[in-house]
Amino acid sequence: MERQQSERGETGNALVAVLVGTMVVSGLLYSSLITTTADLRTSVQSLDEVRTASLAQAGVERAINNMRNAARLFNTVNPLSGVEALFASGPYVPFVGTPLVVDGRVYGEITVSVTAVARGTEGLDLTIDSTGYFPTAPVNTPAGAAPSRRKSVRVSAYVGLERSRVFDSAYFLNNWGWFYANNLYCNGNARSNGQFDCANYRPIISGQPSYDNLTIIGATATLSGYQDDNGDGLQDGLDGGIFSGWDINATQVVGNGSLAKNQHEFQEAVEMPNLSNLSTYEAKAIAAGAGSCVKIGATTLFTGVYGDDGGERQNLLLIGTALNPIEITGTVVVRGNVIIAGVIKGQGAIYAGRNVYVPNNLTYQNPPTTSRPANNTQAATEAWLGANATKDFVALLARENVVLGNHTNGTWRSYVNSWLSHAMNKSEEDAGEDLIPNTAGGKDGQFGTEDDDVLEDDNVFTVARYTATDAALGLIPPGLTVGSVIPGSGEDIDGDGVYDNTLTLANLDLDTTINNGNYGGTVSGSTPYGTISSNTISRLDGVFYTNHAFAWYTNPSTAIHCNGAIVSRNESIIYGGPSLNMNYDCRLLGGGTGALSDLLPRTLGPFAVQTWMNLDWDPNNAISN
Ligand SMILES: [Ca+2]
Ligand SMILES: [Ca+2]
Ligand SMILES: [Ca+2]
Ligand SMILES: [Ca+2]
Repeated sequence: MERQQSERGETGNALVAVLVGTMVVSGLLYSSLITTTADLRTSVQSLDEVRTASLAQAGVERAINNMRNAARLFNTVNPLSGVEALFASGPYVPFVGTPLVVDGRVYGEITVSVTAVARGTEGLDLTIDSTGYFPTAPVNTPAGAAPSRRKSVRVSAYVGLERSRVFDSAYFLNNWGWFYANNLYCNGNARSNGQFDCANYRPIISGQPSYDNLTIIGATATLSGYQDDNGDGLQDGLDGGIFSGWDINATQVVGNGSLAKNQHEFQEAVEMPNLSNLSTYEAKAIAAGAGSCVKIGATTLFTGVYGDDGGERQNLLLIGTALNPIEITGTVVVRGNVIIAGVIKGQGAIYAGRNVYVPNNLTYQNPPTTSRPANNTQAATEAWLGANATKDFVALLARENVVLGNHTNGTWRSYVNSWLSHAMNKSEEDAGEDLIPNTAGGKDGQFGTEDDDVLEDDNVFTVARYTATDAALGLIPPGLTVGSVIPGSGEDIDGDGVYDNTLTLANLDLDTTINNGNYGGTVSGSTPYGTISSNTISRLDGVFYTNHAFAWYTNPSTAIHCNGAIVSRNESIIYGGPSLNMNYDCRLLGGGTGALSDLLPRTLGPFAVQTWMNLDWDPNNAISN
């Protein structure tokens, strides 16, 4: 984001210098399979026992890899259903006497069988039985040959959906995080999967410690699993800061986020959840019955989904007042645009099928007593949580963009457009293998070296397609077929299965005029956007998510307060006035265990191995014979 009065263009070269000067090798680039491969190589001359044990271990890893790939094929629907599909007709048996080949060399054979038991509706407990055979599994051993050697392991693991970690920051930007302002206060973490760039500006980034768990019973909140992410051995409330999947350019930053130990470069990407297909959210909204609804004052406007019943328009205009606030309860889906401003209340989330528009101030009727705890210590945070757990909390999530202020105004359009089209702020789906723009030269910044992202800017939309094998395993979601683009694969960053060019103002504009024919809610007759909007927004309560751009121009005479979190793929925020204050809502702490996490998008968590047992018998004996 940029402060309007600042000079532009002066800092572009500084960040290039940083890119060139930094070279870090991430261990995360290496698949865990390589470890096992190394084990296999060293065991060639050693005991067959070691070899068969390594084979069994490789079988576990390959089975998990298969399940992870199955989840990806259902990426935009519900990744867990991709794993579940493998168990549609009983145990999943990915390998039966399958040769384990590394670099063209056969090391032995494996048989793996996996059983799954549902844990709730959002997870699976897995039991993976893997056997390594040398030289061959019984099924492939010629009659009369000496019996094979074998080793078996039984591994229990869990995989499930969890609240996406993009909501751990006050400001999360997928492509390019930029703070080009001096009077910018980020009271929480700032994170980007691409570069994080403050150029030579002096924003104040205070950071926010993260916790594994949050439980709230009555007015008592308990945080646990404090993450000492600055690694100083202290749990003193001074953790958090700036996190980036690429380099961090923030030499002049002020506050806790200015410390080297609180700046984390080249971190593993935090995958953005994908909202290109809202069917999962619609099902959830409908299942909740009256527990998912939007009211205007005392009147229920709809329950579950808006736009699926006859008589409902596709779009909603929701302007709340103190007397008749917009009340949101639970998860609801609106199939078209949502225009929302004024006074809101309740605890809920609106998922919009197109854009979310916030034309004017958006204010909780019953906000937390203060926007942030008295300080960042665990005790102060728990006290704040206990006092504010039941206060208003609303998330607004757009399949497309979040557009704030009067986007029909010439000044708005000029500022936002200049940054939408800026070379650092790329949004075209030609971002290459890492899905991050401006990384074509790799970490060494030199073109023509081994770490280049050669698929970036090659004018080819590189994606994967469903195969006949996927079909045979039941791994093609409804509505798609063999040959269809796998939504969200390769360079299809937004998961709609088609190539998307650079975002333009046209993507941010309304697609229909506001009137009673096109809109439901508080609409009364034809409503020009300028009559309900303002370019002096100074208060924004809520958690925002967009798969595309967060676009905002505002120039009020008072300080701007954003209370919640902003999660976006790209942003064009241009502001004026005394200051912009982003206040992370601590009710988002605790990841999937957070009190309100159920309202937010889910992504698949890691396959967590819980126990690993060597067996002195072969659980796969029957299927390997
Ligand atoms: Ca610490
Ligand atoms: Ca490409
Ligand atoms: Ca790239
Ligand atoms: Ca796309």
